[in-house]
Amino acid sequence: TQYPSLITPKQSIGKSQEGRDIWAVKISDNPGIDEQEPEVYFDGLIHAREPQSMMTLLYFMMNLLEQYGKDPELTYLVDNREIWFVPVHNPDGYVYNEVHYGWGGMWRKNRRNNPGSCYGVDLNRNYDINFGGVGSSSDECDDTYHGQYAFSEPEAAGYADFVGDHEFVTNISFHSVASLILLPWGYTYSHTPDDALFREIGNIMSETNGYPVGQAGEVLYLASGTTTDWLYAAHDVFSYTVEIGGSGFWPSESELPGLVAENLWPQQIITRIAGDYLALEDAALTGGDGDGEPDAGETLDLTVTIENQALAGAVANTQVTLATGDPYVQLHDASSSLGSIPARSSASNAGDPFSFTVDASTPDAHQLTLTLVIT
Ligand code: 0X9
Ligand code: CA
Ligand code: ZN
Repeated sequence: TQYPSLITPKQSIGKSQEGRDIWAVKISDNPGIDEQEPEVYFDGLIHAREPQSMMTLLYFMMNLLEQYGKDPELTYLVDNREIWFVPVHNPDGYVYNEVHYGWGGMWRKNRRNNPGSCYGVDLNRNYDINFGGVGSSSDECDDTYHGQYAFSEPEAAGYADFVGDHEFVTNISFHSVASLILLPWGYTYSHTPDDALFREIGNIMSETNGYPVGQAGEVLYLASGTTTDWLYAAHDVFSYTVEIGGSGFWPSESELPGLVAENLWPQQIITRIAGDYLALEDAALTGGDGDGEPDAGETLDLTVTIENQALAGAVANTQVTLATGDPYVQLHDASSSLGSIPARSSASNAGDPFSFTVDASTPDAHQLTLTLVIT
């Protein structure tokens, strides 16, 4: 309601077993239009007792909306991506916890009325990737019951249809509470062809939360029929399962801000890498008295290193331009061309650095203000 120009109304991707809608929203500029922008997908609460997975998504959504027009990096992402959210994949299980146990409910599965005496299918075993294999149970009473066949559950089938209707490049499926960043494959110890890249980006995601990075079989346990493996196998989505940390499935309210904060960066990274994203990697001052800091009266060179953080695709015709409104700075050479930067690579203007003079009358401790524009 507050940001109609940045987020769609909620739309149903299908119904749950008990007939509840499973809601999706998209955050982007011109949200009502399907633009030619890389699509990103985040989902949570496939397991009914993992509410932190939902809250982490809601806070990233708020972060994007509130910072639009203020934070240039988040603004770029909203303008140049279509960022989809399914915060509650398993509404029936969540409501079941709420109605029967309130805070602390330990129900995990959906609410399928199985032929025997036990309810529920583990939706994160119901996907069509090594269905019924290791780390899933054929006993309907088990917490990891895989269901009668792949996509037997309307929640998983709706999710699969939704994914089929889009061209998602990247995904995080959020869970809790193991503090892990999990990459495919989850059902085998074998590595995917993209293993090195999965680990490289997993390690960047981990910078703010410190969660160990690896395949489920390396750091947790093997699991078959999961969303992440299916997204990667069936749709080539660069997908992770992030297990948020905390003291338990129902963290105290005071833990929430910290758990949210440490997982904003992974979501930002996953949104960045889905398409062109040029970032300042390094900046260095040379010249003057050589101490790397600007002093009054000095003429200095500024070298910047720009990284193309995209998963794939070179960015052509990259330009960097320096601007300033600082009355004590006089720019001499304020632009250079970096040409084409391949994916996951960097380029610098070392061959043609920026050059500027700091006025001799600059007061002590005055902070220079320079703006770098990357085009
Ligand atoms: O067992 C699960 O479904 C996940 N753990 S949880 O405690 N949240 O239930 C781990 C799934 C791992 N799957 C992949 N890495 N694909
Ligand atoms: Ca858009
Ligand atoms: Zn889970």
